[in-house]
Amino acid sequence: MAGKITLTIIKPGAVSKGLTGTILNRICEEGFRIAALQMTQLTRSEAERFYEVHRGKPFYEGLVEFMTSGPIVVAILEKEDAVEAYRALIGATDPEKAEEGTIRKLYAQSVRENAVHGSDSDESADREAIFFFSMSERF
Ligand code: 3AN
Repeated sequence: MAGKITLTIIKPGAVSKGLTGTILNRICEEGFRIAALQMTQLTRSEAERFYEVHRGKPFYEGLVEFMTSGPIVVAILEKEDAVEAYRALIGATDPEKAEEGTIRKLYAQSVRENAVHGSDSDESADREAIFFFSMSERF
């Protein structure tokens, strides 16, 4: 059975443009429940660890630089089939390829500065949720 949680990050570009409320509102309108919420800024070593699977790829350094460039808003979202449902809501990694009306189509600048993160599997969602939140911070 598919899992009930996914993890999202509203990335520095979207936070600095004042899009946090707009994006969280859209997430809630689409039927996700916010089970944990935090504003923080990643250190370099945290960002490197979060994106460990991409280490060595051509975009890795730029991604780490961007993700540490300012505050982010992180949330655990709950819904049936949360990972798949949320990836449908955010759209493709490259905003130019994202469907009309998706969060990335509406708010992303580029493939790197693509407004939001969404977990890519139930295993990633569990790992990423633990990365940011203790059990006492999850509701
Ligand atoms: P997604 O976030 O859609 O699961 P991943 O996991 O392939 O995409 O990539 C993680 C992050 O790395 C993306 N959200 C994006 O910011 C960045 N990224 C991925 N591919 C590229 C690329 N070709 N050029 C620049 N940045 C990229």
